[in-house]
Amino acid sequence: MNRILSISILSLSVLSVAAQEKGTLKKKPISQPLVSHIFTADPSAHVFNGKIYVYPSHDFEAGIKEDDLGSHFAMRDYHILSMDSIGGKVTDNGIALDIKDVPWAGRQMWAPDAAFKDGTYYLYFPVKDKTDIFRMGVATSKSPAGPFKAEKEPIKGSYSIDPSVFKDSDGSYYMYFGGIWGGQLQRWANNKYTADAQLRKPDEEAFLPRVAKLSADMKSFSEEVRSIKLVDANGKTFMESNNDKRFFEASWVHKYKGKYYFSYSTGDTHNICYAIGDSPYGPFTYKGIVLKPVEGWTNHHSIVEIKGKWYLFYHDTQISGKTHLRNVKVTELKYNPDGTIQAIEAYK
Ligand code: FUB
Repeated sequence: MNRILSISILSLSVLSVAAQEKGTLKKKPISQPLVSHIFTADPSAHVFNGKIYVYPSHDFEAGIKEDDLGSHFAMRDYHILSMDSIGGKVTDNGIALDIKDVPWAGRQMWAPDAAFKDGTYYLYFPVKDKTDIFRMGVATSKSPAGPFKAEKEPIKGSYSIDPSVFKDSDGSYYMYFGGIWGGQLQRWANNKYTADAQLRKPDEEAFLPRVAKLSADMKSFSEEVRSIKLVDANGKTFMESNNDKRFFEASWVHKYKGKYYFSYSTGDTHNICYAIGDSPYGPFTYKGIVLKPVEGWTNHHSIVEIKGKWYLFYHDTQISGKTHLRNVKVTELKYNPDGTIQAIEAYK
């Protein structure tokens, strides 16, 4: 992940005070980090019992050189943030799950998500196993803030990164996942692993995100993992050369006025885009951009309704100016009357 940061770490004196008291940004951000005592990223937000919970990655400085596989994202635990309302005090609930308590885990705890069913909270997380292959783990708790206890094995049939669990109106739960490059999705064709598989060439069809319905126990897939069709307005799937629109990582699904919205990061072109469909399995038709590129290489988000308003949780690198030391934020998201989303520019 080698994009040269567009942040100039100029002397703090030239920064606008309004940009951020301790920040590295030249442009004025539309929102401020939710917390600044730890680095946080990839925020998956949910409302449980009327309270807002954010399940982020916990970035830290591991001293590992930056590369295209994201080795510098060497996270080792999760902290869950909570707040009573948007703009209210944010609580860091401490370590919710530590890599040392996941028996099968090797390294790199990446973007998690959470779900609730029948009195139990489930934390879903991608981490490399001891053979350096990303798998999805699941851990449970009686509290949305943890601590969580991990299952002894990863979810059978799971692979790649960025699990996102969507509860449909009929009570079914689906896990969306996948991420190319360091996220290893390119190594999985027809759910079979090939260690030396290559990335696609510009004139080849782009990789597709994945989905699987969860079983009643929330700890396994009830079906074979499926690819999700992501198409343009003419019903055509994207080529790799369409990298400002094609899927890269960071799946999220929400429902608005009966339609399924699949949103995702385009990775090397740094957009959060979205596509709309009539079924949780897609196909999803590309509609546009939710969030334009933020400071830092990665872009990752969640979309959630809170007290009748919609919010986008996202991250940038305002505090550190470093790609792998991010901070989570939130801003309001608005729809147009036709159901399309108004694109958000994170800086003025
Ligand atoms: O946080 C590590 C990785 O960076 C996530 O899994 C990706 O979505 C990207 O945000």
